[in-house]
Amino acid sequence: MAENDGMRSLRPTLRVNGVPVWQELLSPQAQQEAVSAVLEVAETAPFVVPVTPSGRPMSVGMTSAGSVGWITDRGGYRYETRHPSGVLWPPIPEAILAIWRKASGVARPPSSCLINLYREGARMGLHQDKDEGDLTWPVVSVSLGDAALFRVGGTERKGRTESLWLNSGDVAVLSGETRLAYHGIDRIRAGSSSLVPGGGRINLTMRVVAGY
Ligand code: MD3
Ligand code: FE
Repeated sequence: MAENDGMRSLRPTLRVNGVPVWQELLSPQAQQEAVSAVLEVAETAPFVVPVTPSGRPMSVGMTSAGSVGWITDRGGYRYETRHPSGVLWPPIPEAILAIWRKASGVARPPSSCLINLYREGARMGLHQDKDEGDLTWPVVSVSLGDAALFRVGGTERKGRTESLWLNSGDVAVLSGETRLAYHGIDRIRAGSSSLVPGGGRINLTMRVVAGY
């Protein structure tokens, strides 16, 4: 096959409010490799518990790889070229870039891979991803470890939402209409997977950020 058509030739196993999900797209071995790659990133750029602009700690641990990483603190939500410690974000590991190529079909690499760590009880409230400057590129999301109850609405906060349990190895692609959908994680099914050392769930979100 000369061209990468992403997964346009592979049907999503389901859609949740229009968001296509390829369930268990990653083999158990590919999942292991992705987790190992994340743990290497975290040696250089450790997970931090960010605070919202209002000063409230999030329940999710975060780090990033790539040219830029998404952060939040008292100064607001934004992309930065360095971890809060001052070190540059590590490059996105090849095993993770391979998932981007397969899922997005986009030739250029992502600017950023946000890595979210959900231990028991962690959640993420309903929000839009809109700090990227250019919203025409797809976003690729990869679930690893414990199952998570994912909620997706429309482009207005008040819209009707649909929920789906995301399992380890599931991949979702957000593009077009769904790129600005409200979404969040209501809860984690702790202990449902033994993939993540210490337990829990890791989510990778790869994005193109304007200028990077
Ligand atoms: C729908 N992460 O990091 S991934 C995030 O599981 C984030 O950690 C969640 O929301 C998580 O911003 C959900 C699925 C996802 C990711 C990005 C999206 C859904 C999206 C962007 C637009 C619409
Ligand atoms: Fe998001």
